[in-house]
Amino acid sequence: MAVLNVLIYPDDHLAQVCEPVTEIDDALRAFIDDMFDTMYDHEGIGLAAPQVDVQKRVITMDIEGDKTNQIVLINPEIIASSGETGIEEGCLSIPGARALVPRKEFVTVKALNRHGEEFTLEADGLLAICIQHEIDHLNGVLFVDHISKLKRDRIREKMLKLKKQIARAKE
Ligand code: GNR
Ligand code: NI
Repeated sequence: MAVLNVLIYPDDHLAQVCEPVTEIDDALRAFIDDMFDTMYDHEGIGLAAPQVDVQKRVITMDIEGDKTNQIVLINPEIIASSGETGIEEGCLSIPGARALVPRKEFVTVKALNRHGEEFTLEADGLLAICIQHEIDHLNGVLFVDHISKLKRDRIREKMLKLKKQIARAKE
């Protein structure tokens, strides 16, 4: 059990394009377990590795939050998508902020699981939105990059203040 530190926007480490995973070994599986611990500790439905400052293409998800449908996506690729949808999204790296983000309604994603086996997943609803949100993270994109500059700048200032508070509390 290890809850990792979650980076808060704005942070250059959240804005990088992550590297594909080349080796799926016990060390990576231990890291994935830590990602799940971190995700549940923060009550998130998904987490991408760059949020814990690891620039690799790894995602954990659990939409229900009851551990019955834990999903791991390694090197995910959206191979088909259709329709239009959008909800008020949140992000563990942008705590307290929400915004309506346009997304595809249906996605088919191809990825490797924690054993390195390829699988495809067809998703709709919240899972489809979460998949797109998490893959964005792997490409250095946050939900605030999909909204107006005015709204983004407001959220940015809020987060800068929050980060200062956190830094002061750590002194
Ligand atoms: O916990 C999360 N909730 C959420 C709600 C609406 C759309 C996307 C998400 S993902 C987010 C966790 C997170 O930041 N993942 O990167
Ligand atoms: Ni996020």
